[in-house]
Amino acid sequence: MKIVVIMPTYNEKENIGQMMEVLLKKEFPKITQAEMHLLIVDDNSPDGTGEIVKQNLKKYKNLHLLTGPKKGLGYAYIRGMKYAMNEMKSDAVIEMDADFQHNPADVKRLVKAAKNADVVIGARYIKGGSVPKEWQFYRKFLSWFGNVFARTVLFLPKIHDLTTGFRLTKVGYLSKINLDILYGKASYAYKMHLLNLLLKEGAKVREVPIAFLPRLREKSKFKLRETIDTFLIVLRLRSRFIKFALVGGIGFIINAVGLELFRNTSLTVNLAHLFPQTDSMHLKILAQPSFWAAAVAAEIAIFSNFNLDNLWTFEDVQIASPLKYIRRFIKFNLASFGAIVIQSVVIAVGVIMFGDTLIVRQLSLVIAVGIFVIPYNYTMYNVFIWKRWSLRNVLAKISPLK
Ligand SMILES: Nc1nc2c(ncn2[C@@H]2O[C@H](COP(=O)(O)OP(=O)(O)OP(=O)(O)O)[C@@H](O)[C@H]2O)c(=O)[nH]1
Ligand SMILES: [Mg+2]
Repeated sequence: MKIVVIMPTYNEKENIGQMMEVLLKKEFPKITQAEMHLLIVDDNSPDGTGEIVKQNLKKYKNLHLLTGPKKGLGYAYIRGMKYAMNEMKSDAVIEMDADFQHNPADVKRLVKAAKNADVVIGARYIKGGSVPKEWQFYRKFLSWFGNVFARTVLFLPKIHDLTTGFRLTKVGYLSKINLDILYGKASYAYKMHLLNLLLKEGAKVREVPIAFLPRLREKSKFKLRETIDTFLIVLRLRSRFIKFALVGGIGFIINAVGLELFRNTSLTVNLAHLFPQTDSMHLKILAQPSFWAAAVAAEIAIFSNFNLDNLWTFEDVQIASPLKYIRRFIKFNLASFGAIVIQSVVIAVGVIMFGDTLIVRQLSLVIAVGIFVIPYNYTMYNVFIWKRWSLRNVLAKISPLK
C-alpha cells in the first residue's frame, strides 16, 4: 500500500525543516505496512518555505513538492490529492498540518487503523483526544459547538469529529468524488463537504483519538470567517431538512393556536366527558379536553405539512398523480398518527403532573415536538412517504450506537 501524506504550507519556514526530518527520517521508517511519501503543497510562500523543501528533494526519494498560487487551503489540498492519485498512484492520502499541531507520531496510528476502514479520522472529541488547553474559551467553544452542530444537523451521531484536519482517506473512495465541486475550497471548510460525500458513497469510518497540539512557531492562519463558512456548508448540505423544519414550524404554529382554540369547544369537552375522572392513568388521559384539542389541531397541521412538503421540501420527488396523492396522504396520516399519540400523551401527562395551564400545555408541546416528533417525522417522510431512504440504512445509522 502506497500512502501519501499531503501537507499544505504557507509561510512555515520555522516548522517545515524539522517536520520533513521527523517524518521522513524518524516516523516513516517505523511504518512497515505501507510505502510512505510526503507531498508538500506550498502556495509560493513569500518566506521561502518552498525553497527549503526544494533543497531536500534530492536527499529524500519519498519527498515531493507541488507549488502554485495561493488560492486557499482547500484548493491546495485538492491539488495535492489529484497529484497523489493520478501521478503518484497512491492507495491512500493523509491530510496533515505542517505546524506540529498534528503529532507526527500519530501518522503511524492512522495508518494502522486504515487496515479495516476507508476513512480514518484523527478525532479530538473522543476519549483520549483533546484540543490545545492554551486555546481561548471562544475558540474551544466554537470548535466544540461546530462539531455538535454538524453532527446533529447532518445526523451523524456515530462520528465525533467532523472538522478535524488530520484524516486518512483511501483512494478507492476518494476517486469517486468530484473534488472540483466541493464547497468551501478557500478554507478548511471543504473538509465537511468531502467527508459528507465520502459517507454517502458508503465509506467505512474509524476514529482514532489524537491530541491537537498548540501551534508553537509561526503565525496562525485561523480566521473566524472560515469557521462560519463551515457552519454555512452544514446548512447548505441540509437544505431539505431546513425546508422540512420551516414547514414543520408552520405546522407547529397551527398546532399551538389550534390547541388553545379547540380546548373549549363543545366537541373536545364532550369527547373528554365520555371518559370518567378516575385514578386510572389511561382513562385520565382521555378525560382531558386538551388531549382532544391537541389531536384536532395536529390533524389540521398534518394536512398543511403534507401539502407544503410535497410542493416544496420534496419537490424533486413530488407526488403528482391524484391517486397516489390520496394514497400517500392516507399513509402520511398513519405515519403522523404516531406523532399525534406521542404529542397528545406528553401534553396530557404534563397537564396531569403540573396542572392544566397555558405554560404547561405549551411547554409540553415544545418538548414533545422538539425531542420526539421531529426525528420521527423526518425519518417517516423519507422512508415511507417520499421514499428517499431505505429503512435498513436508517437502522444501521442509529443502532447500535457505539
Ligand atoms: N498551501 C497552503 N497552505 C495553507 C494555507 N493556509 C493554511 N495553510 C497551511 O495549512 C495548515 C493549517 O493552517 P493553520 O494556520 O495552522 O490553521 P489552524 O491550525 O486552524 O490555526 P492554528 O491553530 O492557529 O495553527 C498549516 O500547515 C498551514 O501552513 C493556504 O492558503 N495554502
Ligand atoms: Mg495550525
